[in-house]
Amino acid sequence: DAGSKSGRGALVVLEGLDRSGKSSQCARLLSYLEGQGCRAEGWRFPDRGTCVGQMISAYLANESQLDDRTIHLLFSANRWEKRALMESKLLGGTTLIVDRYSYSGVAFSAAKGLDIQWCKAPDVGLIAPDLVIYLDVQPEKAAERGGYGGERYEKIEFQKRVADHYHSLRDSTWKVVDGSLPMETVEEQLRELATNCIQECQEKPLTNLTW
Ligand code: Z5A
Ligand code: MG
Repeated sequence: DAGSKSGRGALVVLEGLDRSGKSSQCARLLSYLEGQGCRAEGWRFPDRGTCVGQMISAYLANESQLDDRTIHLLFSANRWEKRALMESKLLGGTTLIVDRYSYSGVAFSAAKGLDIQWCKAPDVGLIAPDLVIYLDVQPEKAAERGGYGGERYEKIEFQKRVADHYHSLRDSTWKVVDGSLPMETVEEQLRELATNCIQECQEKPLTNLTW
């Protein structure tokens, strides 16, 4: 009965290259948890619903041009503008399944050549995830999946650099799952990881991201 007791909710983040299956798996995990009676919400970054998010969305669709540092800071601001709500949801007992977070922020901007410490700095003080699930898929394999090629960063060489930077960000909260396995197999693994995490962090205080 994941999360049905009184503790806080868990912050579970899914990361991975484009088309690694994050959004599909977030939706599946969320409906599983809800079916288990767990209070949970699905979030995603960028959150395109805010004013900052609309600027990001236009940039990603190549409808606007922004300096690399400017867009980096907008992605970070888009997380900061959700921090207070995130904290109150978690403390109120709601688990958040989040599709991309600060790791996307750093990995994508660093892949453009920005300094990694500079990239990390604006996200210091955001809420630290309890669990980061990295869906590991080779860029070539991801590119074969539906919908690739539309937005700005969807090029194989760039995705390879992003993968290298993701690799350097791994810490003790990360679990790497083979995202090239069938959807149902991946889903099964995520259920177990998330359920354990939700149970384990109920009494743990929230912490801030320090990198
Ligand atoms: N970005 C950034 O630069 N800085 C930041 O701080 C943040 C983001 C937060 C938009 O993100 C861009 O913003 C992104 C990073 C950058 N770069 N780009 N481009 P986004 O989250 O909006 O991206 P998206 O459009 O949602 O797509 P995605 O994340 O690239 O895809 P996904 O969510 O990982 O995959 P999916 O939509 O679940 O699945 C893709 C397809 O594969 C679909 O047809 C599935 O049916 C199929 N699929 C999924 N799993 C499987 C398996 N296991 N087997 C076979 N087929 C599968
Ligand atoms: Mg997605």
